[in-house]
Amino acid sequence: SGGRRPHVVLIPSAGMGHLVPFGRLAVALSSGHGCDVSLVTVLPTVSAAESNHLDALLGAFPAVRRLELELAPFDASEFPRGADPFFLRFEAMRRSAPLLVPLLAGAAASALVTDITLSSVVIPVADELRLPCHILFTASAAMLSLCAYFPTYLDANAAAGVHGVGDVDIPGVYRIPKSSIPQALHDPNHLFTRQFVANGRSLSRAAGILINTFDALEPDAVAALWQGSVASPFPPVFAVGPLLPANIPPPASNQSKSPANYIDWLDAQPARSVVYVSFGSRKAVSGEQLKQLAAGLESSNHRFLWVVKSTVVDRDDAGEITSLLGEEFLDRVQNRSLITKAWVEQEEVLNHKSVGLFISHCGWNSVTEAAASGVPVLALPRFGDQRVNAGVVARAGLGVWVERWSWEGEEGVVSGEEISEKVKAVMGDEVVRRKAASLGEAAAAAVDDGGSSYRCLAEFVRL
Ligand code: BUP
Repeated sequence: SGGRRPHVVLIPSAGMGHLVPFGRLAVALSSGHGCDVSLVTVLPTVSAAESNHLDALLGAFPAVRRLELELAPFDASEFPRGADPFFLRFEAMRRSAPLLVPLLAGAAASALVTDITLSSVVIPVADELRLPCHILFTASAAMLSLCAYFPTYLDANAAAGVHGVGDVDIPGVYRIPKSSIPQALHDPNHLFTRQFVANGRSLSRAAGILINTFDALEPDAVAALWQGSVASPFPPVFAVGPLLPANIPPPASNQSKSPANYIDWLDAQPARSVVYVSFGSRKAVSGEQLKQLAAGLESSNHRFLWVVKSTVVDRDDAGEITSLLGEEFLDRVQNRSLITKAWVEQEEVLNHKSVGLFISHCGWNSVTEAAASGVPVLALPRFGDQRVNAGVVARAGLGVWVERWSWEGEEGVVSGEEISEKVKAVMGDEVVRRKAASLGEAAAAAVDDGGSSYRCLAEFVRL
């Protein structure tokens, strides 16, 4: 980086799960590590949550500059109807990658950091601009190792005449059972699979890979990646997590939608008495599974704060809580619950002393946030990388995952009774509580000045 301040251009992909860690990295690099930072954005965003988040982030951190990428025309009709709108946006961005060349030509950048979903198309752009290209991997180190190894696995299968994807035994890491492999990867022609394999093959051409995890959470996978056991040669891997919340004041538009009283409500509850329930921002939960979850929460007899999501993209979030869950249910639990469809500041909730358990879909950001706050997790993974992440949660002792549970899987839904039993068991489990708390301490130590994650980020900046 020479004498001048490095100028890092960040290229996030679509969805809160991708945007949130990029925003945190932008703030860490610009406020803590002396970099100039630009963020490439695409408007309109897929969800309202993303545009709210961008407005708030750029408003609170004017030093982070915005570079607007205009997408090339994209015809979604070549993909199956009902295809995931976020995957379609990944594809539209991938096809628009050449437009990054003119956008970045005058930007005096010193390095690019691309989201993993775009890496195979951004690396050639960086080559053309003669810039080093790093990747921010927004999921777990376990998933990074799967991403790195999967092309080799497929090649070996093809050479042996084996069809289909089974258990994947990642060298130096561990065996990921077939049932935990993201569903899309079982179909070689799936759009996600084609992107995943292309990106996986591109990893070795990256200058470095930043990953939002920390040593104590995923010791095996981080070490194996470093040692080149998974794939070799392999670029340096910087475990810089948990990336810290940027402390962004919520924008006015968000405040009006948020029930301002959820923090007041938490304040009024006893310490560690509340079960916080949220399944992320990307996918709706089916009506039947919502009912079973409601029944389980009710018969657990615990207090709960539940963020309900019943539609895919928040722009069309119109279903009402009463029609989803029924008036009688709401009456019966009203004295010990708060149920909302609005966005809540999850970090603030997880750090609140009255929260004792997080029932989570195990989106990776949610897992890292739970670890950072030392709150135990009851894992209810659903799709994509979530079962792999739930495996990380269980291995690290951050929480509990009933692996045979098929949460909205082919075999149906998890029953209210089973959910209730597990909630009661984990709420009373001192061992899990202590282990989660100690991971919280390890997370704080990792990101503190001189901690492993802090040093990794500093080393990345020096590259
Ligand atoms: Br919903 C919700 N408040 O009400 P994940 C989410 N979040 O702060 P996902 C809130 O969004 P992918 C809410 O703290 C996390 O940082 C949450 O990311 C925040 O799951 C983020 O956990 C959600 O990775 O994305 O949204 O399903 O599948 O792309 O990982």
